[in-house]
Amino acid sequence: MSLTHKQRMLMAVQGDLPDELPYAPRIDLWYNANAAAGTLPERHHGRTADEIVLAEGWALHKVVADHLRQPRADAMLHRALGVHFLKEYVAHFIFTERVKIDVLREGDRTRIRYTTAKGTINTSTVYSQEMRRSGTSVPWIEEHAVKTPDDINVLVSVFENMDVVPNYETFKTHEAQVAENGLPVTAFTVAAGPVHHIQKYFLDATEFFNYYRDHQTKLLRLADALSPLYEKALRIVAESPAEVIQWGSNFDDMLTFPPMFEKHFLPWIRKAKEVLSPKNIRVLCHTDGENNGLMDLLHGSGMDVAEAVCPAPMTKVSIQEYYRRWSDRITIFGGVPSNLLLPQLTPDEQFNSFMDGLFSGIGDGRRFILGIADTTPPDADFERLVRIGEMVREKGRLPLKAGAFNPVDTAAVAGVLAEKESAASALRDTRFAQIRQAVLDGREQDLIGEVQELLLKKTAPKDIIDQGMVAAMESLNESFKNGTVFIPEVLAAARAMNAAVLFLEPHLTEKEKHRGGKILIGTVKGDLHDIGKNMVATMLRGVGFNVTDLGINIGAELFAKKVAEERPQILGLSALLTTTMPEMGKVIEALKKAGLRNSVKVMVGGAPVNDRFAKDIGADGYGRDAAAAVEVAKVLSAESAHNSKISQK
Ligand code: B1M
Repeated sequence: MSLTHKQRMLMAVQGDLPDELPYAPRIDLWYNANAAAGTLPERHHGRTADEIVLAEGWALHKVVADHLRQPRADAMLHRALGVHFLKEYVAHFIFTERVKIDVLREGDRTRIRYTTAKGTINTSTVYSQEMRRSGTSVPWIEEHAVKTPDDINVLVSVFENMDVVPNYETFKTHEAQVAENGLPVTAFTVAAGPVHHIQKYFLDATEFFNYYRDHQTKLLRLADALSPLYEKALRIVAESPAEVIQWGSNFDDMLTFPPMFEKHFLPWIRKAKEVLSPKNIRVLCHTDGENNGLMDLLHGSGMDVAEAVCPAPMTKVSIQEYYRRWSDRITIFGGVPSNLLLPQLTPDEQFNSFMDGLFSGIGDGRRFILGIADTTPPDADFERLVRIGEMVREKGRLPLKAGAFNPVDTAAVAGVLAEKESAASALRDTRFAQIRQAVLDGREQDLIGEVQELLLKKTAPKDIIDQGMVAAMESLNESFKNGTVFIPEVLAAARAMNAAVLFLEPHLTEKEKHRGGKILIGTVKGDLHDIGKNMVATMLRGVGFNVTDLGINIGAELFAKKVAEERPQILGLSALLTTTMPEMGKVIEALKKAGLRNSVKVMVGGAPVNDRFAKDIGADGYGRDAAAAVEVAKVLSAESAHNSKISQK
């Protein structure tokens, strides 16, 4: 008799060899978007997501809670505090009567005021029709709880006035519904401990890095207020019926960068393992980001399952490398990057070659659950999911037999790792050594002091900028790319440089003031990712561009309107989702329609974007990362200046 889906997944999680490779594709986003648009495959019309999965013979993916279908109306009300009342969670954080809560609903927006004896904090979240249509199920935090360092004290008191209680009954019902069709995973937040909780919920994603650098003591005081709740929740999980708990999500070597991961996340993953392992409860982490710089830390963290593993060509680590480095103790869940399901990005032969490479690159198939990382995109070719299911049936018997090995095309990966020229010659001029060091350390006041001294010595302001500050930023960009410097340092350096350039402004000629040119930048419509875009904006400011950041979720018409008003030399577009990439093309069309295309250079970037796509949509430049974006912007700015000279002649 063959095993059930649940038995197979549990065996994979425990390191045993089931009869067949478990296959549990996550389809919630794809389902929500296509059900709303009436575009489900005909044979699945009228079915729920689970019914579709079961009809195809796959295992249910039950890691992420189903935020849209919850018994409690307030399930996601306190999202901005990371407090969720979800049926899948075996422990719930609850407020005591010492926290006064005022809720105000304004259309798609929910504003909440939390008051304790220490003061008040405000949050707001948005869940719009547009988000529903795109399949997103989680409200977006528009106003974060921490806007000033003082808010941290109030938050401390909110969490000191909270408790955690068991919630086993609804989990048991959920577990009974999943039955033998999948492995239900529980959680109580999706953070890997208190500091990660602060990062995920309380602060704007980019602002977190500034606070981590400038107000770390305060942040750690807040983490201390959260710790007893996390400790108690762990004890509650230990006594629960759950067999696997999700402990942290969106690990990524830039966001959860190695030193921070090691200091604040690792101890809590180990603690979770220590408390839960004796109870046979496994620890699963949602590792959907770029893990290249975290490989060894994650391997040594004690986690049992790395879920949503998203390999090359979407990230730098190949699936074969993941398996080789991790599978002695970590079960890999995922393995098929979501772009593989998009024929417009991945032709058939590349898809087949990837799948071949996967089947023959994961040893005997132990400790592996096949899935889509992170999730099936709304515009995926559903038949590719079906074909993966067929491949599992055809060649997924375990132990796997070594097949013909068709290695994945890793050219993109090699490109990502390629070195760029350094600013070494500028660094040799010792007059600017102190300036460069102050930039590198992000010491704003010291930097201004050094600038003042050089001005007194009659040093040309332009040299101070170019040979001092810009040279330092360029070398920092290199180190950032190499993974030896992390986001907080880069943001601090760029901030210090921005302040020093402002200080120098009265000493610059008109031409020098506008040396970088003007750039408008924004994330395209339907896309809420902004960390990368913010990094790019900060770096561009750092090297002297005048940057206006339009924010996220910006439609094509608004981009065109802003270009007409502000007349920038460059328009920068960022997109992190394959579903929102086409918006970039729409922006270019809108510029053409408004007769503005020839007056502005368009630069595009973001994880799924590549050079070919940029050319296809008619963009002028593509930046692979923030450092590359700076280089491209310099070239585009020079071209733009050249063109305007010609048109003036
Ligand atoms: Co999202 N997410 N996410 N996510 N998320 C990705 C992008 C994803 C690749 C994860 C995966 O599958 N492994 C995947 C997209 C898959 C695809 O489309 N094929 C994904 C998904 C599916 C989703 C949701 C749909 C999840 C869901 O609901 N089930 C949802 C969508 C929400 C929406 O936008 N409508 C969602 C939500 C979120 C969070 C809110 C949880 C959070 C975003 C927080 C925020 O930005 N404020 C988040 C995160 C953090 C990620 C990952 C893990 C990390 C992104 C990041 O910030 N990286 C990401 C995984 C990944 O990218 N591998 C993922 C660090 C940042 C510094 O790098 O943004 O790449 P990056 O920016 C780089 C370059 O790309 C470049 O320079 C930057 C600095 O070097 N660059 C430019 C960026 N913009 C540029 C512009 C330029 C030039 C260069 O010129 C103008």
